[in-house]
Amino acid sequence: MIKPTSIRKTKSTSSSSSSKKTFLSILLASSIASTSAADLQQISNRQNRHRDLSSKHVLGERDAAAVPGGFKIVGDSGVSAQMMFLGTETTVYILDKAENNSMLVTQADGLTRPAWGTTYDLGTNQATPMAVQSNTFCAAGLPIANGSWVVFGGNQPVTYEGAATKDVPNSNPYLDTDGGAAIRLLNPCDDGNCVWQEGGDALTMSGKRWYPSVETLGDGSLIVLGGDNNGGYVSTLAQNNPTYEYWPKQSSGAIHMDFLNYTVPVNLFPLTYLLPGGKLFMQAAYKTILYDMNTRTEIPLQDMPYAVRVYPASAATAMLALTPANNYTVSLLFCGGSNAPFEKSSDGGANFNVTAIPADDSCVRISPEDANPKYEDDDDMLEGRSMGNFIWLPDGTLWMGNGVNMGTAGYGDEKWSIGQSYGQQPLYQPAIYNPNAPKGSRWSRDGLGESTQERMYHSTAILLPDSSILISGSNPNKDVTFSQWSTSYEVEQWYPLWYNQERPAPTTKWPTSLTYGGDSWDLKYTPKNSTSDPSNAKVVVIRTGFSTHAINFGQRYLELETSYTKDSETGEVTLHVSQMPPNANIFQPGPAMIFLTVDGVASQGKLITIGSGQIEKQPILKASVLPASSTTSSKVESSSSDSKSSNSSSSSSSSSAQQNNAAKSSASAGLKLPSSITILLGLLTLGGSTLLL
Ligand SMILES: [Cu+2]
Repeated sequence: MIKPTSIRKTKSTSSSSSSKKTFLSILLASSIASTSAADLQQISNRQNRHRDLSSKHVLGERDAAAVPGGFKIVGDSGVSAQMMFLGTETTVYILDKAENNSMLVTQADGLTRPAWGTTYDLGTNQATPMAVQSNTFCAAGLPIANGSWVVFGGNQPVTYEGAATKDVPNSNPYLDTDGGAAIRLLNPCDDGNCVWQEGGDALTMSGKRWYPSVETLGDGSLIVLGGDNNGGYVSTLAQNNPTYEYWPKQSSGAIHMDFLNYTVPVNLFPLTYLLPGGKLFMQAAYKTILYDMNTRTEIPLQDMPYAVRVYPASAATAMLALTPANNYTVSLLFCGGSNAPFEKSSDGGANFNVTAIPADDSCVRISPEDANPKYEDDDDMLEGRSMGNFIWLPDGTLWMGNGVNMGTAGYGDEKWSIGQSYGQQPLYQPAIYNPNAPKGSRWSRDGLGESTQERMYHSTAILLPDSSILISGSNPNKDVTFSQWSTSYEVEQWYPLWYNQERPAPTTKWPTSLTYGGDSWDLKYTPKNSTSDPSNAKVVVIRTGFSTHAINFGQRYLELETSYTKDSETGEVTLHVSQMPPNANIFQPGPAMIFLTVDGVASQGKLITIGSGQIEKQPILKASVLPASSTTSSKVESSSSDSKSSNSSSSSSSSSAQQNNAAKSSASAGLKLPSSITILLGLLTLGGSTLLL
């Protein structure tokens, strides 16, 4: 529950950094000594301007039809969306830093102060404030196996303009508490009755983590890595937290990781992915490693070419689709970022003219579990981009949006800042990356519109169940401002090109959960187009992730193995769909959306549970063998071949079924599960924090 607090009780709990002035406090302590009447008037004016802005939200535009490929402003986020995730099919949760948002929240103790959390209803496009007590400034989050979302880290308590309260006596207008070591837990709901839980030992980390990374493990628990004390533009050895820890908490506590030391100063939000074999892939500065959590050892891989991809260069990053065709092999994609001279930077600022540096336009791929993993050049983007955000669409393409063409993430009061922003030349037009297109033709923006909104530092994007993308945030500023570049509250949707086409509609119910291996299940639909080839139908599972700082933590896209039986008389297609591949590291336990795509057009997504719904070593079942694809006629007794099918193994009757089964069996055997996975899963224990789950 939210702990009651008051202005008198709330004070900085920071002990380790009393002698260190932070980036923001150095900048601001001189200008903000106390909250004067003039200050209050200024704040009141700002809040009124925000309300004016809110009221300008063009209700007519909200009612306009969705234009495929285009953007539409649909609502007001209430607090600026620095962090955003889909909690249920109709509810999005938004978190901001503690700042002077005009939306207010009344705490359990009756005190009212600016909100920095909302619940956003996708049906009404209304934001409702939620009480969050600790400062969520630059936190990271993910769901655990049972669908609860957990948000880690943040910053010290601040007052106006981001100044640390410890540097501004008798001032804590936001009533925020220290978020550095804070953990917040939410069980998403649609009735508005769920609350963020905070505080207590189980919901406090071993130390402060501003800008940590988080990744789900194969048992549905979480690992939290890196971050620093109170931060600044980049990390420093003095502020750095070169450790990781597990949640729910384990007796091992904070574990040192050398990688998080030698990648200073550019190792905040270290890019981290769990691999099918059980190791972590990690990338920060120009360094890349595999990390073995069992032996706590690092295996160095090739250095990252061309640019820094991690914050504040902030490349767009994605795990490519995990499919039967690629045998669920992980490949990672990095696009953009910056090759700025970050070695000159400190927690005090960039120390070079950051806004004059063009963002990088290169893309590279790596398959970290290859025998000899190497970064390979991919198609360059259509322009340089820092803070681009990759979002998986159910059709198997990646949307790239948000970000800037010059500079990086971050802000400060320097002569090269634009307003306060370290980025400039916002990019208003997205692009689509098709990972399966031939090299040289993967990027396109045919038919894509432009947004009217800047989506710069502290903007976000997530996929919604209707396959549109929800986009919000942008606030490269210490506190709410309506000067360039303005704090943004506009919530937009972007619509895929096929958004208004008739969607596939399964006539059978979706499963509510999927197991790792196990019996296949059937999904029936009748394509509108009678020439539709059922071998092009796909069932895909997407974890949309926790969006912040151009990263969607946890985002993965997996295509389930399918075969079909088509009734040539009625046109009805029965898809035989396998469960998840029998390895929980490929797509970790927890909530995810499932879609049927037919001829590249997706059904409405359904939020389901992957795995057992519990944090535990996941039951791994034998993968079932799917029936051979075939076309039958409900009028005729025996099955006949499907002359239209492009799948040769499905084009005749029982003998080809055997062939097909043999092929499926060898595909399953080809998953090559290393024995270390079993050992790893066996070693994961959960340190007695189940009281919260
Ligand atoms: Cu940030």
